[in-house]
Amino acid sequence: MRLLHTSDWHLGRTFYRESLVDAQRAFLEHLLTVVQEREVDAVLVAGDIYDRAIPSLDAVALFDHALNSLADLQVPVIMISGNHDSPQRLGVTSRLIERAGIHLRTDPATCHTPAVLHDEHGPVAFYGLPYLEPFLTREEMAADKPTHEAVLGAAMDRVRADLATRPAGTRSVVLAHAFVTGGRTSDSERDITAGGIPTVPAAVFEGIDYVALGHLHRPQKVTDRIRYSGSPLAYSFSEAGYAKTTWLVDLDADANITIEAVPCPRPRALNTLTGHLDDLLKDHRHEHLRDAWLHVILTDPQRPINACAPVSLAPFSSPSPPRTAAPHTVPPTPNAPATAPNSRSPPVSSTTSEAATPPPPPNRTSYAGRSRPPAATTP
Ligand SMILES: [Mn+2]
Repeated sequence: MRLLHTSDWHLGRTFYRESLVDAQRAFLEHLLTVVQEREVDAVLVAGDIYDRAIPSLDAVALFDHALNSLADLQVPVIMISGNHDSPQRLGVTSRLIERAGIHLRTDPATCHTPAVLHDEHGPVAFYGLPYLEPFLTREEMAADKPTHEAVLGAAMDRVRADLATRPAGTRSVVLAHAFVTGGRTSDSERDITAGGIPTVPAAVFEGIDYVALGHLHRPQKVTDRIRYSGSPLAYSFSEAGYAKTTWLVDLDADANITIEAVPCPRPRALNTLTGHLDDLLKDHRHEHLRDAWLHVILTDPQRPINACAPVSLAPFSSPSPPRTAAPHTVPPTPNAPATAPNSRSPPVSSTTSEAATPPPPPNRTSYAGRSRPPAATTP
């Protein structure tokens, strides 16, 4: 059975103030293409479908489009709510869409009720564990403590108890939204420290053939059978240094697995520039970053007033007009990175590596946003 594991769509999220609706739609179209071309048997979405408990209308429309398209392809889908989703709001139509083969699990009470799919080798039981907030779910899960490990451990005990009642040879897949010990974070996950220690040991998933995790936005494996797909798009500059992917997982008759990473479309490059504003604005060596999203760390001795304005308003003394329409103005906001320049003259540094994106020292100013349009070069 061939599975496609994805998570953390965060529909409706913006990249700083830039809309990602088009990029998210492009990802969903890519997903549908992969499902068809690679003959996927089931799609797994491990939580954080939406970015907010009350999603924007654009986000709701995207989700509706995704569900209808997947149902049209008649590919079963197993999905769970994440810590960004409102389980009640997201799950309101779950019983109805179950009839279309979309198994959306948002209620902790359904943890141990699998969606069972069959291939020529027999059944595969898919258990969707919604994000379990320790204080809210402790009682229902009959966990001894309000911790992530306790509530998820209790849910997994129920899963194993159910699995033990299934026919011998039943293969098992669990979807969960959690921070598993050893996982590497980025800057775009929301902290889930509620309940003390935010992490749970991988051992909690003992006995399961494949665990499709969501929450961490970097694609990674905890073990060969326990993996994060990561988010399909970068949601912070800390995610510049690696590709976004989904996992194509082949589960054979004996529950051996073969994994392939499928790269997601990338809407724009991410890059970081450091230097004095005037220098950055004039440096033509950054021409190739014209369409990038830039994190600009300004080292001017004094913080430039409204530093994003000159970038967005095409201030360059150039003889020809910009080649593309100017992007919206991104007013500078404290703690938000900013727009940057394409220009000539020596920048202090330029990098795509997250490791090389240091937090600005106190006397620096940091802004973010999309690269300005073209500064035509003047010889
Ligand atoms: Mn997330």
